Amino acid sequence: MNLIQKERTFEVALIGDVDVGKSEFTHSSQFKMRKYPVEDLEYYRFQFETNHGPVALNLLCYEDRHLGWTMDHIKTLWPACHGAIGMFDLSNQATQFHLGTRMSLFNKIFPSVPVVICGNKKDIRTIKPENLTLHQKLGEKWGRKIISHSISVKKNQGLNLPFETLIKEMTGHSDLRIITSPEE
Ligand SMILES: Nc1nc2c(ncn2[C@@H]2O[C@H](COP(=O)(O)OP(=O)(O)OP(=O)(O)O)[C@@H](O)[C@H]2O)c(=O)[nH]1
Ligand SMILES: [Mg+2]
Repeated sequence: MNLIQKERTFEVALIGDVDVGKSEFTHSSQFKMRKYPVEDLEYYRFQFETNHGPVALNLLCYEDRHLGWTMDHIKTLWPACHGAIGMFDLSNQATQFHLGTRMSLFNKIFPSVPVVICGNKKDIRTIKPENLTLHQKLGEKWGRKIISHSISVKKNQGLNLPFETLIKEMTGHSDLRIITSPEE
């Protein structure tokens, strides 16, 4: 009997305004990560052990500054995409609004792809909890439940939550847990 489970790989987009914390999120993660040089883009491979076997994410971090944001770019960057993490800044309401626009575009191209919303900079949050409504609005528009997490990259809080939620949705295992121990 072969006890080695084959690693499943998913292509994932990390989407969000300039300065919301995308790069620091990927670098502060406690998970096993390799960065690959791709011109003008940040491209990472994350590996996780889960209670349903090993999972890898090829994560493409979209850099607004270099490219702008059009439908053509989305299609070129992510010809196949299995999931997306949409990130905004909990101390900057405009970033939540802009993320809504981006995720709507994304959803037109990848209508059934799992999406998790992630508010970063919980440590300096200024947006009131009642105004953290993006996930609800998108969920109503798309007719499915969208989960949102508040995290702080700076304080190392909740960094596994967006990954765990997304992997649950991409694999269909609602009881999935990441069990990777912090990288040695
Ligand atoms: N207070 C606080 N600051 C944070 C947090 N996460 C990131 N930052 C700061 O936010 C700024 C932007 O972080 P980046 O990771 O460069 O943001 P980015 O989304 O990659 O930005 P671009 O690459 O320019 O699109 C940096 O000065 C970070 O130190 C957080 O959780 N709390
Ligand atoms: Mg960056």
